[in-house]
Amino acid sequence: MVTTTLPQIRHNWTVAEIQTLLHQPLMDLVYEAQTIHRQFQPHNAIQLATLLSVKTGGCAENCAYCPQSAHYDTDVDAQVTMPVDKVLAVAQAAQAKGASRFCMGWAWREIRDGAKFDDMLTMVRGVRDLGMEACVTAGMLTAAQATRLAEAGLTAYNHNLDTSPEFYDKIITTRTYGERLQTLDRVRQAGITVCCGGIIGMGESIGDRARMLQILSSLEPHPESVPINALVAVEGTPLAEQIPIDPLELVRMCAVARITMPHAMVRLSAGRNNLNREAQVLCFLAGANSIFYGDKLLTTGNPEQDSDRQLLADIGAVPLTSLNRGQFTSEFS
Ligand code: SAM
Ligand code: DTB
Ligand code: SF4
Repeated sequence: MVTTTLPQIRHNWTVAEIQTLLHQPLMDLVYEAQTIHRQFQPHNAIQLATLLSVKTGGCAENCAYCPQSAHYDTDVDAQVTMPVDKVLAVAQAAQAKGASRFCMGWAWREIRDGAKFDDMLTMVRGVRDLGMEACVTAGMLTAAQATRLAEAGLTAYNHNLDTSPEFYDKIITTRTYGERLQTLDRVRQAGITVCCGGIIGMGESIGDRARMLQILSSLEPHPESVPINALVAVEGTPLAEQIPIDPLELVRMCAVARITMPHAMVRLSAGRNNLNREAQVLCFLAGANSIFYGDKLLTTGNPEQDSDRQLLADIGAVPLTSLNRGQFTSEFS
């Protein structure tokens, strides 16, 4: 066993420090991130998480990136909520294909008590009974709802900050950054792990990205899961004409998320259809250790499962699960 002093987990990163990291020479940055990765995370292991949109479209919020917002005319129409048995059948099929986490989305501004919430709880129990991690993303919630989700066995609640508080009102005006943080706090208080990240490529500055990472890394404890999305520009949304980001910017975001939040799962999320294999591997080298696995995200496309499994095989990586996590411990533990 190698004994070494692990870097301290910090909650006091400054925007200036994070900005400096984001601007570092890329190879220095990736080297530093991979060094931290090997100290805190199993390496050569990538978690496969499958997403399902349980309630699609017709959302009351006006998030400028989102094809599911009722404020914009996109190809996504409001659909009825999927029934429990169908959702659990999709979860089972995802597990059979190698996914260990199942993430369910509802295009809601907030959760309301009633039959649909009761169904959500049944879905969570069903996914957990399969032995998978269960994640839900469904907008704002109350403390009582968070407690009921925790009691149902929910592993994680996804609620993204998306960007900096300063840029936020260019993207969403129907809810505040403070409300977002309040929901995250309720999730944390209920004992559910926090999945919280953001999107790049919406016209934000590098300073906005640094500020978002500063806020995420100031949370105590850090979010256990940090999705890094590249905007999927969808026709009909206000961001439809955004120029796609340079994939190397995604590499930088993954690296700085890894350096500032060493214990977190850093998830290379939306936008992989615009990345070649090499760019994805650079993101893994920079500390990303999870992908969404399935040919659809919520409403937009994602790489085919076969090509993702082939990618993992070609780089000698294994699908990471909570069961095998211990077998691929960090170099220093
Ligand atoms: N309504 C819930 C909410 O907003 O919290 C849950 C669903 S919402 C679709 C989940 C996340 O997906 C958003 O917070 C956003 O970060 C991400 N997302 C949505 N549309 C996207 C897009 N076009 N490109 C990249 N990420 C997107
Ligand atoms: C997250 O950060 N990204 C996922 C998941 N959490 C719910 C969603 C991405 C959605 C991309 C656009 C779509 O497919 O509708
Ligand atoms: Fe609604 Fe979530 Fe889409 Fe915003 S991101 S419009 S809250 S589904």
